[in-house]
Amino acid sequence: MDNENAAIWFVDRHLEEGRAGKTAFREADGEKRAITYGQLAGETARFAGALQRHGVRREERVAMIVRDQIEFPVVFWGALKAGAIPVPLNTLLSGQVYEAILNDSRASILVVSEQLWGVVKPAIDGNRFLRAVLVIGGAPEGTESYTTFVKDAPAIEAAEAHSDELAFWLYSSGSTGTPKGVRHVHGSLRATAETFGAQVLGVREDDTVFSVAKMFFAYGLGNAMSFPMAAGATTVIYSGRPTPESVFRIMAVEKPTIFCGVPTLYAALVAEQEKAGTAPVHNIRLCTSAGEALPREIGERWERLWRAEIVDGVGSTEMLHIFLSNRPGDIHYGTSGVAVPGYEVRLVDEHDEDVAEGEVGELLVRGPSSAEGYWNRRHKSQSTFQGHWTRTGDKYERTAEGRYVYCGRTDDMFKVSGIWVSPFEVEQALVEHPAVLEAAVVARADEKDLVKPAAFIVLKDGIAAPTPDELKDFVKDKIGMWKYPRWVEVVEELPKTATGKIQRFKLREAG
Ligand code: 3SK
Repeated sequence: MDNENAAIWFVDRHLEEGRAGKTAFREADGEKRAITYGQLAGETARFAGALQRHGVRREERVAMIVRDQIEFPVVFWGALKAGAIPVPLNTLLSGQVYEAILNDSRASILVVSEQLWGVVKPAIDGNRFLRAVLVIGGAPEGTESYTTFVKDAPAIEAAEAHSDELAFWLYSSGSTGTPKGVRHVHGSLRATAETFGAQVLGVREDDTVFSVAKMFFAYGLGNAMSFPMAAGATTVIYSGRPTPESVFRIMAVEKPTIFCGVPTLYAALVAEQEKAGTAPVHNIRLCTSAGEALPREIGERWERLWRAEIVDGVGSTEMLHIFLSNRPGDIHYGTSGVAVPGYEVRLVDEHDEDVAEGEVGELLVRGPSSAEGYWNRRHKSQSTFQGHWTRTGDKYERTAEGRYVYCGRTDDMFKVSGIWVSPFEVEQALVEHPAVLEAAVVARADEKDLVKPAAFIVLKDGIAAPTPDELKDFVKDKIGMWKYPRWVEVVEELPKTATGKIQRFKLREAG
């Protein structure tokens, strides 16, 4: 059997194809370090050797609380080469959640960026499974320096692996709940790179990719790591918080050709650029958006200013990346487009019967990158992964042209006077108002206990605030009498997950 360990195709293949000297990753901040494909092959082989020397066996978990920095791909692919299971974790979690995840995964090695040590330290105090804690950039008491751990380690060949064999886990909390370990196989990385990465985005060797979604998030893992590496391209990595200021700077200085963002950030970038009244400085040929549906208005305003399309799509941690998407040259803002080549989707009602065109149903997907299941969540695995089909928990409608229009999460949809209301439709109408930067809509019961939409909005700086009545009329005119928000509350910011999803359940609780 050929060795199907994904690290061979993503990392070592580039040596045979003459890219040893090509930059694979370069940092846009800090020391601005870079690593070539040749160095990456060597360093991943040495990290794998260091794990083996330490006695780490196949399938043991290597937890990563690592910022977007050069060591991220080294540890991820190095662990894969060792036959171990890298488990990249969200770098913005609390100590309590880290404690729970480290115990749940029973990781035996933890790699941490020095800057995150303060939060992580209390989380490992009583841990019974960790045999080594490696800190990148330092060695606080009770830990080992990552550099010392790797020093003089033998470079080893990638462990033999089947493409169907478990490769890595990602922890997903969705928009609510405690994080679940989603287990992915070696073959899924290549499947997403060859479908969405190559056939939809068309990532090329001469591209430079910049993703504001961090690599611990499935969307960022593909954008910033597996897709550019599949093509032999270069990724610009940034460990800081993406703000309009940092993103504009990186676009001007690093000149990425592909930009991967999320709707909140696109909205903020458009508002800043419109305020400046100048043309943006950039080299971008293509953009992507996911994490939440992109409001039509934001996509259109972005394209007018940047003259580059945003390819909006929907994916999930369970499917590893995007499976429903617009296509470059065929963008319909306000829709999630059509199934990505290699994937099939269905919309079903509560009896699992296909719904008709124009009706709302739950989105199911099947394709080559679905996860093996959740770790230690048998019941949830059985209800999510049903044979070849994976339930997404998203409600969609299919238009006459066969495009899919997002309506909301299954839990977020509600009926007003017996008619379904999609919070996303009301939110899209609200952000078309020139003073509204962002909006979130939830159901709330009125004094007669009848359910009606309630809106939370973030206003743009420097524009006169509209009255609630003005906004209600604005929505009535756009989408219909019964859908307008009966309550409008102005807030400083909307509650979101680290990956940019609005946590509507928090707004419901606040109401
Ligand atoms: O939220 C999404 O749309 C998404 C896209 C790609 C990978 C993962 C996720 C959750």
